[in-house]
Amino acid sequence: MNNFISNSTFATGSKLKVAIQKSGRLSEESLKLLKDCGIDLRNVKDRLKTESDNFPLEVFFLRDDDIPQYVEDGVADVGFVGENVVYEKNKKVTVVEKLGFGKCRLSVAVKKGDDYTDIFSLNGKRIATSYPVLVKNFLDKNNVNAEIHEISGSVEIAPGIGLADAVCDLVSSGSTLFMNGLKEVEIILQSQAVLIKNNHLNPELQALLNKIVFRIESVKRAKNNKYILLNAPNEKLSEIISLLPGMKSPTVLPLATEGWSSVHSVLSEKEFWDIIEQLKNAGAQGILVVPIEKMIL
Ligand code: PRT
Ligand code: ZN
Repeated sequence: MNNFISNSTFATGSKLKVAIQKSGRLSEESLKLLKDCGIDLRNVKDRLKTESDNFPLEVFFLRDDDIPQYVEDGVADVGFVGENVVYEKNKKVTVVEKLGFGKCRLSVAVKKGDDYTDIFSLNGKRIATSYPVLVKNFLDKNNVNAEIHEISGSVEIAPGIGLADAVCDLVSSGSTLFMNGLKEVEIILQSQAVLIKNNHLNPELQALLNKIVFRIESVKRAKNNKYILLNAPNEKLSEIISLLPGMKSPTVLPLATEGWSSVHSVLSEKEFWDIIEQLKNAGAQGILVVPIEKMIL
């Protein structure tokens, strides 16, 4: 009976081919996102390819730099990859969804002691980078004339060994730049992991992708929100309710203690602490905050 149900749900047997980074900064979070979307994968350790038993999907493990090309060619239908790689490789693919992890920025940095007034300080300088396309676009757009030296790794050491005057590399905490005596002077791109898709998906694959996007959005929304429960004296209820944005209006239930109610609502992570403070000042007590697993609108 179970077999019958799962076969009939995905009648024609197409599988969505998903490319994710084999090993690196995006691997774990990409796998976790699939898991949070309820997609179980068979043993993923040391594999080039795996598949799911509960969703018609195959996963290919690849180097991140290769993912846009594979998706353009249709070897994979979709891929999880950094925006920095998508825009540098400039392949014919479509960004479907920002994924909220792998956040970093692509920045220009110069030696700490260098005079740097504005972007034109880069005129005539040598910039070492693994992102020649993005750096060239940035320089052209700003009418700056600098030399680009493409190198594939350890970009941050280039100024110290006299190979370049400046670098353009990914930055997250800034400690790599700091430890190499460099200072960040321009941000070229803010980046995070995104879901990209092939531009010619057939309707069946597109329908599978829509299902995944729906689930990803529910997971992202849940991460950005908290469920909140509090007790409030009835005379303060309207003031407290006015502080709560919620999905619709909050749920209000009478407590066993006369004159008190329990209020339930949803708060976004961003405004969370401000609102909690205001709720306390307005007379809320026993505030409980609970993570949300999925949030479907
Ligand atoms: O083997 P493969 O080619 O697949 O992996 P890779 O070595 O090219 O990529 P990987 O795993 O290092 O990064 C994958 C993606 O993670 C990148 O394309 C970005 O989208 C994203 N990401 C997020 C980062 C960083 N943060 C990051 N900090 N990628 C690299 N870095 C490096 C940066 O290059 C620099 O060396 O970390 C250093 C700076 O970090 P801070 O914290 O010192 O500023
Ligand atoms: Zn790479």
